[in-house]
Amino acid sequence: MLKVWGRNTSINVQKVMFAVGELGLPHERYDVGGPFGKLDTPEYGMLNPNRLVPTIDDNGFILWESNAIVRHLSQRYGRGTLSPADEMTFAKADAWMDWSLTSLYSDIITTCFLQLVRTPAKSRDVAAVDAAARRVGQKLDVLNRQLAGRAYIVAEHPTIADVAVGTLMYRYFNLKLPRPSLPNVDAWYERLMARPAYRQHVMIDFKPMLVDGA
Ligand SMILES: N[C@@H](CCC(=O)N[C@@H](CS)C(=O)NCC(=O)O)C(=O)O
Repeated sequence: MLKVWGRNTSINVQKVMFAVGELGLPHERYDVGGPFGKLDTPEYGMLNPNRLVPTIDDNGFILWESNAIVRHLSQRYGRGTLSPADEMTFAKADAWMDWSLTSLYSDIITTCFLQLVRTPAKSRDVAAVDAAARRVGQKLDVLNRQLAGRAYIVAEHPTIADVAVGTLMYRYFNLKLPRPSLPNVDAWYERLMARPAYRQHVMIDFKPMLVDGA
């Protein structure tokens, strides 16, 4: 059985679990990291020397790095569904996975989420949040154009591209941020929110993560 280490409030664990849910894989998830700790044990260090979550054990095959995990699980268990069967379409989906990290992750998570949720208002860098939100809006315009006439990013069904980019969208749409009007992105986000795996593993209220004074 697939084992997944990582608290369900971690964005990178949510990404892996969204894929696990879409693929319908039997699994056990262990709460480690954040308030649960246990990342500093010798046992966890053997699994993941970075001492971060997520980590998986897929029937004896250990892997860390959430995008690599999503690609591995999808290629092993989701050929033709999450992992496009056609090599070129797979390459396009893979590009959008990288794009989610290089174009969105830092602004949405490292700046907006950490500033608005994990930083007291009195210490907040409001200018940095505004600038990050503006950049994300510009980047999402690229996605908006990609989604014209398509239900999902590279296909008519969700792929690894939607897993990686889509996981970030719950936080983007639920943080108090200025957002441009992007109708195709909005419609795609609605489609994601209708999916049971997205609801169960990504749409996890982050209000309990608010620090005092945030
Ligand atoms: N690039 C890594 C990043 C992993 C990462 O930064 N994980 C964070 C949670 S999102 C973590 O383990 N933080 C320590 C903790 O949760 O205690 C990946 O995508 O898997």
